Amino acid sequence: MAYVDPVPPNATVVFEVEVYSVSRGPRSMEAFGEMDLDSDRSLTKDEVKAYLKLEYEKSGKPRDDPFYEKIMADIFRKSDRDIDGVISAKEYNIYDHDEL
Ligand SMILES: [Ca+2]
Ligand SMILES: [Ca+2]
Repeated sequence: MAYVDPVPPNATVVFEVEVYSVSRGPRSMEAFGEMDLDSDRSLTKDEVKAYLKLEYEKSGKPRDDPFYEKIMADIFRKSDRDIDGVISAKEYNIYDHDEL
């Protein structure tokens, strides 16, 4: 059992996929509630970034700020349909239900 688990170079990609699958999964609205710190039913960039940061710190792999910025920007590119800088509950939920 001498297997040492180095951080593979593609760990970032794996985690991003996890983040996305969480946002698409059945518990998505629960995750939305966790991210929505001020409970106004919309996610600001700060809220998403704070959530990412928390998740990475929880997993014991904190990253630097530009890293969170990049994932956060990616999430917004995919979720913020009307490009108003916030992800509404509706936009977020589009992953699960295609009703507008
Ligand atoms: Ca909010
Ligand atoms: Ca929006």
